Amino acid sequence: MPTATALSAQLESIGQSALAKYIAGVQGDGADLLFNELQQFDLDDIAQYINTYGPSFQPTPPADTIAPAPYFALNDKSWDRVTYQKKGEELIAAGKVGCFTVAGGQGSRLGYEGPKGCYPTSCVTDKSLFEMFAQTIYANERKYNAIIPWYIMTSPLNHEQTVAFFESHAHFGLDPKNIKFFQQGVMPSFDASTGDLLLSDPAHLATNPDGHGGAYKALHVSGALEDMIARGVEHLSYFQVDNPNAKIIDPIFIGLHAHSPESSGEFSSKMVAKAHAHEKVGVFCRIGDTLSVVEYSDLPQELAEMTNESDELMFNAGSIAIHAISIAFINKIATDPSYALPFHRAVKKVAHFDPATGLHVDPPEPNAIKLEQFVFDAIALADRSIVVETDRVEEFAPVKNSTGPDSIETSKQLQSQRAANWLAANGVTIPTNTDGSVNAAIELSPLTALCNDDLKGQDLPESIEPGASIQL
Ligand code: UD2
Repeated sequence: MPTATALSAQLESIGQSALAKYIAGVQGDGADLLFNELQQFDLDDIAQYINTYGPSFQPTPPADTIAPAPYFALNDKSWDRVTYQKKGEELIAAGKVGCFTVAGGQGSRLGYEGPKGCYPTSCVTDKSLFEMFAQTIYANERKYNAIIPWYIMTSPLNHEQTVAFFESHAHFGLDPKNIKFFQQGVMPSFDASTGDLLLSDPAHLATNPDGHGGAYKALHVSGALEDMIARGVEHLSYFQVDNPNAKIIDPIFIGLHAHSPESSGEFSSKMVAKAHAHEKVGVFCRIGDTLSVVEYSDLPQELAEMTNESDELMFNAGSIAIHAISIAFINKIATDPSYALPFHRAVKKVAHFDPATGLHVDPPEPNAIKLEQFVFDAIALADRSIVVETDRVEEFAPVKNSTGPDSIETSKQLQSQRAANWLAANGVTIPTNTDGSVNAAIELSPLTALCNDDLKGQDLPESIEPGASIQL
């Protein structure tokens, strides 16, 4: 560890005078903790980030060559689903596909204290999101007679609770050897007007999780990539912890990603048509020749609202954050500096300890910059990246908010609707409301069916009573 004097001089040299002064004087256990934390970062890199994203930040002007992205449309029968399904199934059965869940977020909008994956979400039995995914993986392992390893990215905010949750539920019947938890990294938060690094208390830097784009580095440094390579895994099926309807093993998508000539097999994505112009989903676009996701908060309003001759949204390819990513591509992004991802900057309220006065500050207004990377920014670095349309009810029932849109209520309704659609396709009469939505809570366990075809030949009820609450 460097001496206080050396560290202080280094901080001074990158313009962090306030912290340099404090470090020179701080003693005892607190000093060790703070020194250790500072060692985790390359201070020259940090200085460069503060220079770029700090007080003299210049926003990138909006691209003037932005156009809607092409995609494999749901109703387009010109591409051969059967062949791609077979190719995907071969990869899964050969153990070449793993699952990857990003679960490091704080879930603050949901107002839930624990890790979001522990949130009771299934429509009748209140299974947690993690249990629903675990059962889906279990059922797919059974279907394909293969091991599907599951990689779960947590953050320092929820790692221990997440691991303890799996342990206390005996890993939901999965073999713990095939589940790897690893933590994403953090970035130091800094003052928006001075660029000074902030302390959360006298012995700690104020930090924030480095975004789901931190996954590339974290997969590498945690040894998860090495584990995949040793197992012969070639592709990851990526999904967010908050979407219980995600089809987390989808042979057609995997087959297209790995084998279609339009795809380099590096990074592929799913989309749904946006529900309305201001739905909070990123949008697949072409910027010049490059495919990208423009996050909803960055898409200019006039583009979000622009329509074509048929009165449909021009920029309608909404990202549901389901991707297929090759291990080789992850390795490249994680290790080759010429593939570095950009940072996204957010100005937030960060309570902190002021080293100059020794006082704790609870700012009334947003005062600090948090930097995050986004996993989908790697799309622009892939040779050829594809987007595949999917059905909203089949695959998107996000749980983001405690009430209103994208809440547990809307998610349960969508879960029931998907179950109802599968049952109706197999001859079961479904009760409906006047608007056509299902008038019952229906929970279909992944152990019963992974798709509507799996219900064929099963002992099903003839009909479901209006207002019923049933599980199958
Ligand atoms: C995300 C997408 C949005 C759309 C939507 C679909 C981003 C930036 N936006 O919006 O375009 O696809 O999802 O539902 O992703 N997470 C981490 N570590 C972090 C931050 C987040 O693991 O540091 C995880 C988090 O646990 C969750 C996922 O990433 O599973 C999405 O995070 P979010 O809720 O912040 O993203 P959201 O809903 O704004």
